[in-house]
Amino acid sequence: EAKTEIYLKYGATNEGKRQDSAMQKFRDNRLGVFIHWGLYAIPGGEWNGKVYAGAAEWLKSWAKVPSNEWMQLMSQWNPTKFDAKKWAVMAKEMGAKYVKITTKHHEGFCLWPSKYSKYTVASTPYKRDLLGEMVKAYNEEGIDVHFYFSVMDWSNSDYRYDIKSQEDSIAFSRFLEFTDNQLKELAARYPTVKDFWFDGTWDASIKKNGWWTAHAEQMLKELLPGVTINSRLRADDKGKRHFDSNGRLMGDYESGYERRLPDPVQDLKVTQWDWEACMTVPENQWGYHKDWSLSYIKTPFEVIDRIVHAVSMGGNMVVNFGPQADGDFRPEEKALATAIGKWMQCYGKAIYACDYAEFDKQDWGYYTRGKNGEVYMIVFNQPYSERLIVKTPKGISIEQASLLTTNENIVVVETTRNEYNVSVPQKNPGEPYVIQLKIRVAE
Ligand code: JFZ
Repeated sequence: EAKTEIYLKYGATNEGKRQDSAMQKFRDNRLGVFIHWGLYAIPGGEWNGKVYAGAAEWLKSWAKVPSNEWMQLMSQWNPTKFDAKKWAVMAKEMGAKYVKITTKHHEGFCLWPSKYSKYTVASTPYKRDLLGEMVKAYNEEGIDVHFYFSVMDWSNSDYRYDIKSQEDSIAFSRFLEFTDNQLKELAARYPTVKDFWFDGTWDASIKKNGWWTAHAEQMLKELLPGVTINSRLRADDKGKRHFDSNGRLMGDYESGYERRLPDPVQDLKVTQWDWEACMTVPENQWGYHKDWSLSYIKTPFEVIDRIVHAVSMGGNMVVNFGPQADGDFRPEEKALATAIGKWMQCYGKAIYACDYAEFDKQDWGYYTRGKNGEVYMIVFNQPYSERLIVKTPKGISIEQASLLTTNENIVVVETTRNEYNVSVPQKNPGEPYVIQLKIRVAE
């Protein structure tokens, strides 16, 4: 039955997936790194002798530290080991094609010398424009830069969680103007930025001002042709977020998969739009936390599994790093980046520019499909039977199979219509590996 469409002034603006070159680049990049860096890296989860197990970038909130006291951390901001070039090389060696940088997290501290706030890098002993140095260094390594920006700002007294009085609405409109100014400033200072990833947009104050989220998206798109914007920014006329009241995705890509992923069988609807997931390496730490023994730490293969899982369903994956206050990365993060890079170096062909393959999920791992129609089997679970079951969609047959790294021919036996046994490689690679399938589509 035909559902009646609600007229929306601030609803979705795209029809289906964007197909322009900027969006295609966003999509083809597939693997990104997140950098959460701010004043919270200094206490690293500990306040007045107490270690808080919650997310380190929320410590101000857990320990109920007043903003003026929190901002005194600025006098200790002196990351003497910071070297933007090293950061960029680390991301490149990991195989990341883009980086999302926290320009300003909820605390309000700006990694660029914003003229609209007194809480910026310019007022620290270190003084330097860290964001500017990062943009330059990452771009020099061929890595796209995306900006994380928290609308919610704990340092600005005009911020409101809700609008309950005229005073609130006056203060909040000043706040939105301040936010516009900061966004325009970022766009003007760093015109190579490719994407804005908004956060801190869940409060009633913003839901009641859905117009502003549409305006901010529009404004950035006029200032930066091709720029991509996440769905988390957006609320429509009725305060509905991510998807508008007619069920259409707002912004250019869905950004709700945070520390979780869509189910590969149940949630195939996500293949209809662009989406990007992000993940932490501990259970839930984005900023630097001094004690990583407080929660489970994912292994490199577990992180790689999530990267492949996302791409197999047409999504991107962003792996988070929380640099230390001194500007260096903790050893565990360096080791992780190296391990991912080593794997991506061998198997990246099955990740970059790949998409959902439209094959039914099997227990051994995931499929992706490359630009030339080739299908990749990324095998995480090696079966005792030494046979990998492949069920092909109607009209599709397997012509040939080979191991991606060595081109070793892989034996394929048709066991019944649209079903095959694909042999495992002669020698177990001892790591998740990739078999490339050449397929034939019936006329
Ligand atoms: C937010 C932040 O609060 C957090 O510190 C971090 O920056 C993360 C990337 O984003 O946390 C969220 C935001 C949205 C959801 C969950 C956590 N969500 O939509 O499920």
